[in-house]
Amino acid sequence: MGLGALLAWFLSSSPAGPLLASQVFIGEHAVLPGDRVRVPIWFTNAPGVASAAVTLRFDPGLVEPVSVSAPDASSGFAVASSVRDTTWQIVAARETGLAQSSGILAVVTFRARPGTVARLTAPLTVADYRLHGQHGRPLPGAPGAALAQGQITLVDPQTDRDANGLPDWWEERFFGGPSSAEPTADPDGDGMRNWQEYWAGTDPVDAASALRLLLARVIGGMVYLRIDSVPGKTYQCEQSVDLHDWQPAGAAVRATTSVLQLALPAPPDTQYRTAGDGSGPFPRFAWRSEKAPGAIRPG
Ligand SMILES: [Ca+2]
Ligand SMILES: [Ca+2]
Repeated sequence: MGLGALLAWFLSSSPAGPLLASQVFIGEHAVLPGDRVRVPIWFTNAPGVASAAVTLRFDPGLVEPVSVSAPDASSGFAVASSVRDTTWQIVAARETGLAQSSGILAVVTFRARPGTVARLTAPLTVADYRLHGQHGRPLPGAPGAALAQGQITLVDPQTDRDANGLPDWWEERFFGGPSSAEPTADPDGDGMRNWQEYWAGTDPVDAASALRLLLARVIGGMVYLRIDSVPGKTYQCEQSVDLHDWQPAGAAVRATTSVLQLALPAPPDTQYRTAGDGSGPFPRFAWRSEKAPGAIRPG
């Protein structure tokens, strides 16, 4: 049965037909006005589920539907959907029944209307859902349903509901929820903690994205630095003769490309480091100089 036909069948079938099973729920999310947010639709206690239909109600004045997708390629679900006014009808189907008892049926992406006032909340209501086994078979012995609702809060760039130094929008963008990131963790293992990645503007779940010294050379009394940078971020190089007291070296520079090149006078025995965006407390990245002339390397 094609997805279009499956959607039509679900929508036309009697509520008394297939048994309601398990729970479908949506979490709490946060987004900046104008930005997109991915919202997973979760289900629990659903072994044997091979297809599902969910009717999601949203506030079109605050958020607009963008797309729906399977959670990932390994889920085996194909998804289709249809938007009408304030409802988004979503069907997810796979060839065989699930073995695990919970998971993500589909991921819907909304965009928060640009220009909307932050701190408004757009409720996401599961108005109806049905789960089926393989070939549309009702699930035997399925428990009664309990609908849990979700929401998308429109936030401003500073909103930080758990006061951990990482704003809601940043935790949502990289970790899927407004309170989902641990500031001192380094999930991508690139040596930068989450709070450092936030201030540096780098991606905390991509080891290739980090503030790094690519090259440092001392030639003729000058030190030449190449630094992995994020366009739009401002960088300040600092220098020290004892790795304790640091002074700015040269002017702060706003990066326009992904590699920043700096040339600074090189006093003898000076250590160098770069600091992240000047809009807040700096992450400190220090590099010790080799005493051998002509080279500085990451410490
Ligand atoms: Ca936070
Ligand atoms: Ca990273």
